[in-house]
Amino acid sequence: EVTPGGKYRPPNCRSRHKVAVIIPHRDREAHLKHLLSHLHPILQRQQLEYTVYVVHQIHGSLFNRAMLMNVGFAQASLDNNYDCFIFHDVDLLLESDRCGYHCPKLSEHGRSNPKHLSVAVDKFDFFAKHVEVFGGVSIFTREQFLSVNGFSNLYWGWGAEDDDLFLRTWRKGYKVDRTDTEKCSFRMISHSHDRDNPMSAMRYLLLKQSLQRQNEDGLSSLRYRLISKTRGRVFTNVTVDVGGPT
Ligand code: UDH
Repeated sequence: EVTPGGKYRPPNCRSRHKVAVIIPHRDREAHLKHLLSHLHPILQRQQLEYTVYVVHQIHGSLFNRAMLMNVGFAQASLDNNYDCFIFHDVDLLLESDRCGYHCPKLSEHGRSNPKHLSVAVDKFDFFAKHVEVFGGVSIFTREQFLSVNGFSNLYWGWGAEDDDLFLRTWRKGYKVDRTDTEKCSFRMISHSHDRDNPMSAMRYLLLKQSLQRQNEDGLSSLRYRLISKTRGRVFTNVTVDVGGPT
């Protein structure tokens, strides 16, 4: 029932949420197939109006997960007025339908927080190892993501871009809500480190200066070359050249 571009709208009701699912990707085709066949039915059973965006980084430089998330946000926003964005690693499979893939309702003060969904992952014994954990699957409203200026664009290679996002989120006065781990647990598809995504040697230094850079580094400084944007059968495929570390 998915329409071209990986879009779905429930046939018998009006969804309360318009969700864009953003998946950063390179060379993980088997994981991608697995995730998509697992995720589409869940999102449909939750009666969400949604579109899946897979943001592919071309070869030629280190992987930049964070920047691909920013590109996904920017490109999805050109297509539709989504109110909720789910930033989703390709290798995480939700275990139960009871975990809502949508943004939280506003509190009585008219405010809500970004949410970390993948707190409980089998690989980490279903337990968050440190308080700043914000990787895997996270959820922002449009306003929240704009307010934190998205992810930093400077994290090339593996590590700490999610911790950076956690700091940015706090800095703008939000807390990070954690899901109920009874409802939301994930399996991680087992894999080793990717060749072009080595652990970043710069990550701790970048993290130290995170807050000084926040307003200048992120959505506001996002530059990339769009190679193609096509509507596939089960996802919108955005292929980009995001350059490399300077
Ligand atoms: N990703 C890609 N291609 C890459 C690198 C990363 O698609 O080459 C994407 C993908 O969506 C992935 C996400 O970025 O889920 C995060 O990267 P990751 O899965 O490498 O990060 P994670 O922390 O795993 O989940 C770290 C490697 C663990 C190796 C353990 C060896 N025993």
